[in-house]
Amino acid sequence: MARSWRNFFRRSTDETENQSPTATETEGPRHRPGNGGVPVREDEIAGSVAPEDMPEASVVEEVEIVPAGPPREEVLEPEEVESGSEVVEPLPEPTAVEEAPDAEAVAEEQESAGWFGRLRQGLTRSRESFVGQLNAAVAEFKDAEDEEFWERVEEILVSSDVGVPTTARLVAELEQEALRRNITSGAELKRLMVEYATRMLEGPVELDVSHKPTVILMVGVNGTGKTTTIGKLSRFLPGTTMFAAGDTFRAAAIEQLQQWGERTSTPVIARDRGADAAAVAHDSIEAAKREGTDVLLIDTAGRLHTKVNLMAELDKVYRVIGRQMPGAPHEVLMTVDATTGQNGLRQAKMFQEVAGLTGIILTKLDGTAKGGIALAIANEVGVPIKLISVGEKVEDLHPFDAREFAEALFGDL
Ligand SMILES: Nc1nc2c(ncn2[C@@H]2O[C@H](COP(=O)(O)OP(=O)(O)OP(=O)(O)O)[C@@H](O)[C@H]2O)c(=O)[nH]1
Ligand SMILES: [Mg+2]
Repeated sequence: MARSWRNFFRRSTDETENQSPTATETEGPRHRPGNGGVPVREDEIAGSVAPEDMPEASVVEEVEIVPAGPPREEVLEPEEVESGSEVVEPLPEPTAVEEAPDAEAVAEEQESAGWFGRLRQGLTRSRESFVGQLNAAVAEFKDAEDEEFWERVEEILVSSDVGVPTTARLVAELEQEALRRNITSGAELKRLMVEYATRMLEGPVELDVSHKPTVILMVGVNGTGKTTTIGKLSRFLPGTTMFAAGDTFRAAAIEQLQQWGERTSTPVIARDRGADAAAVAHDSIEAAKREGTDVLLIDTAGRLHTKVNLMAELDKVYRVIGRQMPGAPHEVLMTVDATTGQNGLRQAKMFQEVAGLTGIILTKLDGTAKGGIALAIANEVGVPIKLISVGEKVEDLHPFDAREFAEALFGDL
């Protein structure tokens, strides 16, 4: 049974105490860039904000609150983005997305259409390459003492983006347990695989929306699905939402978020392209407080980053948000494109070090031949996967369910 949206949102801090590592407001901001996730005191943060970091009302450009209305007419030319030593291809223009249906109806459709089937469909190519190979190997399994068998499993896992350290851990645990239980059938071994993969993938998936406003910062490299996910997620969030166009860098990024604002009837806080992202964050928290908004979703610019420029970029945004609302951002979610494999794992590690993530959203699982990246992320990054996306539509976003995912990967024989 798929994890439902209904119990995905944590609305009050005592409901699921001890289940989530997220700090409460009174504890102050838990992370900030550059400190490797080390807790920082509120006074330390407040004291560290240089006056020039704080946008003054008199010097900043006009804030634009865009209610659900027609998108702006001017279309900015796409440009090539360069950062660090890597050149990033410009993104394709945002694809038109159908009118967003009612969230309740979407949730029902997801459940009735069998989300599990949808996920498996998404991992089809993965099932052919990864699961197909694994099934072939496991079909021959007879004896847990057969070293060649375990080597073959290792090879398959490593080539499916599970990566060396995670594969080594998983196979060592499986081998030990298969020997201990004296497993001699492939079907039994498959069940054991699902059990161990589930255990590895499990984490606190709930999204903390207990604050008013709850501030969610979306981060990740370019093209991984930040903006799209903000739009989709807003359909499921309880209460009122607001978007902040913190990506002031990429051409058409503001318009893309405004289109989502229109589709989902969500107000969008924006400034002009090239404006200071921290100033947009500042404006949006002010506006969310003023309007009594429940959840504020802040988009950020996606670039391929070196650690140093990522830190520099996020540091100011964090400090301004934390100063404006102690304890915020309450969730820092990173989108990771599952099709980028081990590269996505490296990105997640770097962002975790620098940005203090509270959750990962694994996107584009519909396009990967190697869903094993989820295992590597769960095991090596230490941040729970909270959501997965298997397509561009609203109903393609879903709360992550460890068992379901493990079954889709290792499921049948
Ligand atoms: N197939 C598929 N496409 C997706 C998924 N999620 C997002 N996309 C598409 O990926 C493209 C990039 O998504 P965006 O949301 O613009 O990515 P972004 O991270 O905001 O990119 P930047 O603004 O450049 O940093 C868009 O065309 C999305 O529709 C998914 O789960 N599956
Ligand atoms: Mg974007």
